[in-house]
Amino acid sequence: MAITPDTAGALCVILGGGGHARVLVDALTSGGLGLSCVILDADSSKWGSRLYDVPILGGDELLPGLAQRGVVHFVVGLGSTGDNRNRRRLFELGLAHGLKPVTVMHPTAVCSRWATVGVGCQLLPGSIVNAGSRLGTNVLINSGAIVEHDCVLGDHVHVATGARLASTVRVAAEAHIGAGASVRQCIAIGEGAIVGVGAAVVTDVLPFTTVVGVPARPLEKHRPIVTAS
Ligand code: JB2
Repeated sequence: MAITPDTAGALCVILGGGGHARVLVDALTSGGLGLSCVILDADSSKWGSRLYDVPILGGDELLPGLAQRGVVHFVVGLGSTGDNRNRRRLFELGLAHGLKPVTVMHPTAVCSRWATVGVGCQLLPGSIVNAGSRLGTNVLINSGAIVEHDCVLGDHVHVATGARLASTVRVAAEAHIGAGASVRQCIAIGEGAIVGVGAAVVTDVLPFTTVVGVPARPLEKHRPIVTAS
């Protein structure tokens, strides 16, 4: 669900109350269509405090009771965890508690009317998603990142701050494109792959592989590939 007049006034829970949540609070509460938010965070030292003016109520164990408090929406508040499986886990946790994912579009983000954006995506300040691109669910396009035309991004992908995907790039589920990285046209980035900060990717990246540098080269295979038995 996008931030529209329909959602204004509804309560939304942000799962995670760190750095990324600061940007989300700004996006969710700006533009006159703001959602009222609460935050859950795993760090008990934050419970009872506020992030800006948003209360941090407690941990995820409060999720089952939030519906009684009028909470109907959620957003994943984690950004760069080094492993996008954590963003997937929180997305699935929100769904499992019957909450509806909010699609966050900051007022300064540009999203072509010929692009498609899945539920729970986050397009942060100054980001661009151009014509023909398709984003899966819970995809994070961070501040100033550019997804050129006809790119295809799988679920839970994170394109970090200022990264650029030239046209027709394919990024498989849960891959992470590091801040300021550039990816050449027609490149395929495999599932769960990590592209390092500032890398220039000019050849395909295998699943679960980290690449760094200019031009980007494999650093390590950071996770075993799990095949169906
Ligand atoms: O399972 C969880 C959980 N795991 C960690 N449930 C909930 N509700 N919260 C969880 N957290 C909390 O997320 C941590 O206790 C912590 O408060 C927060 C993560 O904050 P942090 O600032 O470490 O990371 P971030 O993902 O919010 O921000 C990073 O990524 C952004 C994209 C930073 O690097 C930012 O600078 C960056 N812009």
